[in-house]
Amino acid sequence: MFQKILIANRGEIALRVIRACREMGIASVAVHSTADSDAMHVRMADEAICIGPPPSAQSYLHVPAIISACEISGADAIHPGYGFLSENAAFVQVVEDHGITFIGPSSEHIRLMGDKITAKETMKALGVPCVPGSDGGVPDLETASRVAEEIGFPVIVKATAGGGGRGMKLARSAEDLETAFRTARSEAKAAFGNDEVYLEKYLGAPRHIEIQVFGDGQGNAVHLGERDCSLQRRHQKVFEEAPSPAIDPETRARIGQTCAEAVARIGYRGAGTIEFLYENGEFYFIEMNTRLQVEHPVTEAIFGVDLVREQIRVAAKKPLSFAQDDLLINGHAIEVRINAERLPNFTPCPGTVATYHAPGGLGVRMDSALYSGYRIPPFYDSLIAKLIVHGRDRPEALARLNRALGELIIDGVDSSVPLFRALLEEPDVLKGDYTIHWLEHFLAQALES
Ligand code: MV4
Repeated sequence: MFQKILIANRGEIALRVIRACREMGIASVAVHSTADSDAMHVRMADEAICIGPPPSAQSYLHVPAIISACEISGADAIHPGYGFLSENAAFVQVVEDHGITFIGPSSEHIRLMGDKITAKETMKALGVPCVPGSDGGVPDLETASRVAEEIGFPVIVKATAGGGGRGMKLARSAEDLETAFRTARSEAKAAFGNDEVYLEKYLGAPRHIEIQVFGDGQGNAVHLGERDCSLQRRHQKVFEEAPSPAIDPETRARIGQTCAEAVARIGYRGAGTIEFLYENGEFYFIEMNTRLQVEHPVTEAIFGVDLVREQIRVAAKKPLSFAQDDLLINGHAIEVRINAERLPNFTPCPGTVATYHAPGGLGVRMDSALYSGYRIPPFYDSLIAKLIVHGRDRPEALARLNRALGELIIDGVDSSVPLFRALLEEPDVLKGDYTIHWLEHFLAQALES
């Protein structure tokens, strides 16, 4: 097992990894920018090293600084958290070249899934159901027209280097196709330096369902069911739950097994998430994320497992500590992402948190790096806390969420808490009756009145 792990991240996820390290008897090294000298992850780790000035490009994304911090501290492994360098194949290659273990998949698997066309081709060949569309890239408008006529409008043009909603253009009919194709290509070229695009049938009102998988890198893998992340605004998840109110046990077992077999066959190591659109009882693969996700705690809650501990174990070449048959769902979990932002426009709202008081009690988990008097720096993501509740069933989890939000105090900055209070008044949310468009419609309506 590792002696010392460096965490190449900040905020709540850095704390999450430090906690797992401590329970496993592994020393932790925090890295931080000069804007984060007073951050909680710096205080909580066994050691801390300043790696640069506030901008991420010069600190949390600066590969030589992170490698140097590893060498100086003698860390034998790096946990990347989510975001930052977590899905950067070139970084993983550098880490490995320095004889340091990357806690995550191989650089090859990251690269394979980072390119959305090769990801889809791989999944399709492994028997994972995909959205109908072009087989591979679409080089010109003639090909785009031919494919679109085959699959039928509306179609969506996506950048192979995109993902997470970046670099997509909708064509509702043949008249829209030329503009969609050209803008998708030129935007992809500008944003990613890669203008390759592909085409898919556009699904009108799906849910976003993602399957958590875990591989040991030796050809064994399990799935840990799904999360329903349909409630999003501008591709930012707001409210996530597990299990999905729309998936029954047989459906879960079937898609879960398909996903677990797929990642087992490619020899995948570590945590992964296979994203689907789910419409009219059918799953359509869209992307695979090769990292631990922000919303992993809802899966941890219902399965009673520690996914970060498991990531560390498989990175150290230990076998998975659970078999598929050990993984039984207990109850229901919901996460809300609390951002420092001002409604109604969700304007980022950094500043000093005068008073912070976390909710507690049965079935309540607060993952946050906040403390009273903390100054939220303006340089990074606006996520300041994740509130995760767990109940015996969905109604109990919803009641617990409402109760916990009532106990929470974050004074001094605006936050998205009022939005969650409003969501808990909505019959559709209480019924679990929503698609990926529900939240945008709700917000548009709320602004009218
Ligand atoms: C789609 C789609 C409809 N049809 N693909 C957006 C993020 C990226 N991961 C994929 N996305 C979409 N792909 C087809 N063929 C609709 C979306 C989409 C979406 C997906 C998940 C969650 C929220 C969304 C909001 C708008 C559009």
